[in-house]
Formats: sequence, C-alpha cells, structure tokens
Amino acid sequence: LSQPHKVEKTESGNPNQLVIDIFSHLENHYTAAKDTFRALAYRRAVATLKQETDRKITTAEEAIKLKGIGEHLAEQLQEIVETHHSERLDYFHSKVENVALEVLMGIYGVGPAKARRWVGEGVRTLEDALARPDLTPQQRIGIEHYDDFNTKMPRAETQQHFEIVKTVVQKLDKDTIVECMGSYRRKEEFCGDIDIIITLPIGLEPDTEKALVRLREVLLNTVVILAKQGFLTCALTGPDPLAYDYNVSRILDAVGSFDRWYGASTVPSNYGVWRRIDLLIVPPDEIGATRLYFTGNGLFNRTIRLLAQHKGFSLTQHGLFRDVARGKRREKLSEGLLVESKSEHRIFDILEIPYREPEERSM
Ligand code: DCP
Ligand code: MG
Ligand code: MN
Repeated sequence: LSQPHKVEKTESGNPNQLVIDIFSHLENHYTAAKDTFRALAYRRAVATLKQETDRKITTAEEAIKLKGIGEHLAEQLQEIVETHHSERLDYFHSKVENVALEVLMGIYGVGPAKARRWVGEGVRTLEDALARPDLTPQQRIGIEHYDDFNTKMPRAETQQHFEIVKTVVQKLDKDTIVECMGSYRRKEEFCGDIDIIITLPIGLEPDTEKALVRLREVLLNTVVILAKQGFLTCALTGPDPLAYDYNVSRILDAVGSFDRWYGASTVPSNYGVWRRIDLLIVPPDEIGATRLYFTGNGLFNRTIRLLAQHKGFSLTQHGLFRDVARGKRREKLSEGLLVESKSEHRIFDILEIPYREPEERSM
C-alpha cells in the first residue's frame, strides 16, 4: 500500500535518482492539491535531471545553472543530497491524508477530484477504496492490478505486446498501418503502457467515414480475437468482448461508433503480469497530427501547443488550425480552418520549429 503512484523504479542508473524520486512525489502532492504551478516546477526539474545521466548534481549552485531549476528547487536538491531527506516531503507525509491521496491517485481511473473526495470521506487505503459504493468496475480493476499498472516495463516487452497486436490487425486487413507510439516511439528504456494507432494509407479510402467504419471493424475483430486468446485480459474503455460473448455484430449493435479501446494485456514471456494497452483508430488524413499528439511526451505537447497558440494557431490531436475564435478565458469558440494534419514534419515547418525526432521529445 505504500506504493507511490507514477514514481519510476530506481532501475535507471541515474546518479540523481533520489532527487528525481523525491521531486516526483512532491509533484504528485502539488497536483493533488491543485497547485499546478508548483507541480509543473517539480515536473520540469525532474525532466531536466533525467537528462543528467552522467554526473551527480550535488550543490544548489550547480543545480541553478540547469534548465528549469530555480532557486528554491536548487536549495531543496542540495538538502536532499546532503541529508537523503526532504523536509517538505516529510512534512507532507506526516499528514495521513496526504499519504492516502497519493495512494488513491495511483489507482487507474481515479483523478485528483475523486481522490480528494474519498480522502475527505475517510478513505485511507486501497481496501477502504474497494468498499466504496461509487467505485467503478474500471477502478476496481485498477486496485486489483495496482502494482502492475504502476510499474513500467522494459521496452522489449512493450515491443512484444505491439507485435502481437500488429500481426492480428494486418492479418484482418493487409492495408492497415499499425504503429507503437508514446514512450516507446520516444525510444525510452521503460514504458508505462503500450500505445498503438491503427490507420490506412492516405488516399486509399478517401471517404473518411468509410475509412473509419472499416477501421472500427478491424479494431473490434482484433479485440475479440485477442481477448479469446487471453492476450487481452480486461476492457477499461470501450466494449468488453466477454460481456457480448465475443460476438462482433452484437457489440457493434450495442455500442455503435467508437474510436478507442483501452484495456490490459499480458504476453507469454511475462504471463500474468497485466500491462495497460491503448488502441486508437485514426482517420487517415489526421495521421500527422495524431502521431505528434500520441508521441508526446505530455510536457512536450503542452509546450508545442502553447507555442502554436502564440503564433495564432491551435494544435490538437486532429490537426493544426488557424483563425480559431476564442472567448475571454482563451477557451475555443470555433474549430477554425484546418491548416495541416497529414504530416508531422509539415506541422513543425508551419510552426517554424526545427523537426524534433521522437527521442528528443522526452522533457
Ligand atoms: N498525452 C497528452 N496528455 C495527456 C495524456 C496523454 O498529451 N493527458 C499524450 C502524450 C503522451 C501520449 O499521449 O506521450 C501517450 O500517453 P501515455 O500516458 O501513454 O504517456 P507516455 O507513453 O508518454 O508515457 P508512459 O511510458 O508512461 O506510457
Ligand atoms: Mg504510454
Ligand atoms: Mn497510454
């Protein structure tokens, strides 16, 4: 139960790992406290320290010279190196509510709002959460597989999951393009889940709606086949094939249209360990924008979206848009005109930023 959420294991060999771990905890606490400004500061510092794989930063003086580390965090870094502790984190952990908050936010499907509400109503442990009447089936699975879902896998295992999916998809439809995105595409050594997109070559099926119907059927058949085989172990978002007796037409009748299926999978080489898997179908014309979005990482996406906004554009998973009408709080009032969505490279070009390889997008 002490398992902290989204804090990576110390397998990295990074000499700054202790600081990275403690700063990640602090980021979680500030996220839970809705202090996004501080949370972001810790996240940036973590991103920077992850790049420092060859030298140990030991003093505030050295730390402050690094990108994204200010005076306060630099001092905290030195404190951690000298004492192996953070007074701030110790203080957070002295309150049982804060520890509970961190544990609960590690449950798949539980966000800060729900975690805060539960803690306010006395929930302290995963067992307490299991007894909640408002627990969703998805959250129950999140608790039952808490450790699995909070532990990253080596990229070789991610590849095994990906290959299994790709083989089935392309057997069903030899025209499909199947790619593994997220941390895997960024060439990270460890991946939190498997992110897969399925699409068709641009122009093969010019009618987008027809392309989507075709892809939806492929996705559904894939899910049914792989669930029967025992590779897919549960559904988290999207139809549960077991609930429909693995009957594709029955599922289609019941759920109609959908463009994503989230669940879990397990491979023979590590059988019984469940990994989170996200399958997404993409309109062929949106492949560039979707690749950009789904490659991440999250912080890179936020940065490039903000930059697009400053240049008068709006960047989404669907494309780069111009002339988007915005309200007082910068909220979108209209979609605007599509400028580019087919090519990732073109989106960089139009934004006048040099293309960044996926492995250069881990911030
Ligand atoms: N994404 C995003 N904002 C979110 C969630 C996701 O921009 N709130 C994008 C960027 C991510 C990509 O989707 O890189 C995939 O999401 P994941 O949560 O799977 O994140 P990663 O694959 O980057 O990391 P991990 O190894 O933890 O899965
Ligand atoms: Mg991922
Ligand atoms: Mn994912």
